Amino acid sequence: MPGKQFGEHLDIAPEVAGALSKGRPVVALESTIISHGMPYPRNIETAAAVEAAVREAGAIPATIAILGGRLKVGLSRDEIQHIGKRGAGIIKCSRRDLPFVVARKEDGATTVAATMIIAALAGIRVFATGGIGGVHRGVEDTMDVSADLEELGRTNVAVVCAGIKSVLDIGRTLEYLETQGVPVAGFQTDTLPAFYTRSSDFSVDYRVDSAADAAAAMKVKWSLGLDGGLVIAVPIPEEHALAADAIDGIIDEAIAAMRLEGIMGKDTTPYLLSRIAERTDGRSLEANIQLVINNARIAAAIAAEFAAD
Ligand code: PSU
Ligand code: MN
Repeated sequence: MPGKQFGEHLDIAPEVAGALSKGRPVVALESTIISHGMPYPRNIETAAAVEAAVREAGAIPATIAILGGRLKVGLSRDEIQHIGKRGAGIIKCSRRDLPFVVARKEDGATTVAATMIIAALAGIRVFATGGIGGVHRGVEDTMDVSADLEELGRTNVAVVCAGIKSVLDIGRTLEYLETQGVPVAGFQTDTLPAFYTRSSDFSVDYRVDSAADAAAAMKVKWSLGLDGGLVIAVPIPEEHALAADAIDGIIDEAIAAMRLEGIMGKDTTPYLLSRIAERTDGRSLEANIQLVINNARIAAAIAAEFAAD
């Protein structure tokens, strides 16, 4: 086959490579949340706090991005700073973007899909983020279904997130995941969390009460040859959750404004996140930061159980 092996595009930071070679727990983290998901400088402060939370819980963090066409697993402070400062000026990179961003030696912030791909190449099986992409409301007109869902159907990484954000069509997102064979497990809950709020109108497929429960299902899934990811949905900590009626109205308003402005495709999620942050006077951003830190902690515990024999 022409071309180089994937390994030749991959740079794993020494600390991460060391942990992986010794079978120690590592947690992957995405970079689109830094560039497109939060404003500077809260984005880089959050990235640092999330890495610290992973460490405190006993795992090594590996923030993933593309820099100068290299697939980077484990970023330095300066590299995170660079991505955070460029913000939405950096390419939001999903599966379809990887060939061009790498071939052109550009920088790219990786979405859940692209982060899963690179994490799996590096041998990392647990990934923490805030929210995954999904089926967008109005999909019957737009066909907007995030590539994150297809990736979850094929790539062996467990994604720890705060459930499914109600800017999305939660019911259709769950249907899509079911079709893809992706289990959606609630972490200490029977109800699917909805990102800013601890619950939604939907149930999860399975409840896991501990990190060990989650790790056990991951091991069985992949030992059976059932390729693909899992969604581990963790409710936002009570004290940081937003009131459902207030946030629902703001989300509806943001979606209406987005349609009016003709925002489409990959710009949708960043637009909605920043509009919602504006309309909540930053309370949604605070909630977002806290839920990611919480997810990072739980992901580290799951990675530790997964690494243990
Ligand atoms: N949800 C969030 N914050 C984010 C994202 C989702 O609360 O930053 C990002 C993730 O990187 C996710 C991407 O993979 O948005 C989904 O984008 P799209 O819908 O264009 O696939
Ligand atoms: Mn989309």
